[in-house]
Amino acid sequence: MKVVPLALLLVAACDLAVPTTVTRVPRDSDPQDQPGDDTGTDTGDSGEDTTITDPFERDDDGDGFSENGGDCDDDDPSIHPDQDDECNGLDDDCDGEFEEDARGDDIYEPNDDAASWFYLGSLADDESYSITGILHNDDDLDRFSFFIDDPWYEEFGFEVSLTSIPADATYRIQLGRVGDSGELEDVQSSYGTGALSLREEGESFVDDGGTYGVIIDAVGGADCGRSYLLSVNKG
Ligand SMILES: [Ca+2]
Ligand SMILES: [Ca+2]
Ligand SMILES: [Ca+2]
Ligand SMILES: [Ca+2]
Repeated sequence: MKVVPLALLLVAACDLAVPTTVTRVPRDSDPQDQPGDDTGTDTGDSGEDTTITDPFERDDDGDGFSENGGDCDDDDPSIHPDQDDECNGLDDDCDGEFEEDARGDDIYEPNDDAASWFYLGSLADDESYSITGILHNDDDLDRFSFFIDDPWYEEFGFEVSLTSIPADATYRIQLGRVGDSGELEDVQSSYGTGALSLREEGESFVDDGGTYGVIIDAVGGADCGRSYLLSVNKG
C-alpha cells in the first residue's frame, strides 16, 4: 500500500478551499447613454454621462455644443456653430449674422463690387434677358452687366425693368455704362416698390454700343426668401 504523506493531503485540502475571484460588473443605471446624453448617472460605462452642474456647460440637445460652447439654441439640435446658415429666418450657426451661407446657392453671387459683375452676355437684336435674382438682405447689392451693340442701321435703345419687388420692400435700380474702373458711368436710377424700369436711348450717328450695367440694391425690406425679376429688352 502506497502511503500518502500527510503534508500532501493537507495541501490538496487547502486547494479546494481557495475562494474563486469574482469580478463584479456595476449595473448601468442609465443604459440609454448616448453621445451628448448628459442625463442620468454615469456608472463608468462607455456612455457620455458626466456630472455637470453648470447648465450652460451642458449640451441639452445633443448637437455637441453647450451654451458656453457657442450653442445659441440648446433646445434645437439643428442650430449650432458647425451648421450651415441657410435661408430660414434663423441664425443657424450662432455667429450673429443671418443666412450668410444662403448666398452659396445663388448662382449670381458674389456680384457685390466693381470687380464682380455678373455678365449676362451680348444682347443681340430683339433679344431679351430675364433672370430671377435675390437680394439676400438690405446690405446685399447685385450687379449685372451685358453688351449691346449699335448697328448704324438701327435706332439704339433698351429698357431694364425690375418686377416682383416685395410689397413691403423698397428697392433701387441703377443703370449706366460700365467704365474701365468697373464702376457705373452716366448713371440713372429709380427706387420704389412693385416694379421699376429705366430706359437708355442712343443718339443718331453715334455708336452707343458697349457694356452696360444694372445695380440692384435695397432701401429696406430685402430678404433671402424673396426673389425679384430682372429683364433687359432691346428695342
Ligand atoms: Ca447643444
Ligand atoms: Ca449665421
Ligand atoms: Ca439661417
Ligand atoms: Ca449680391
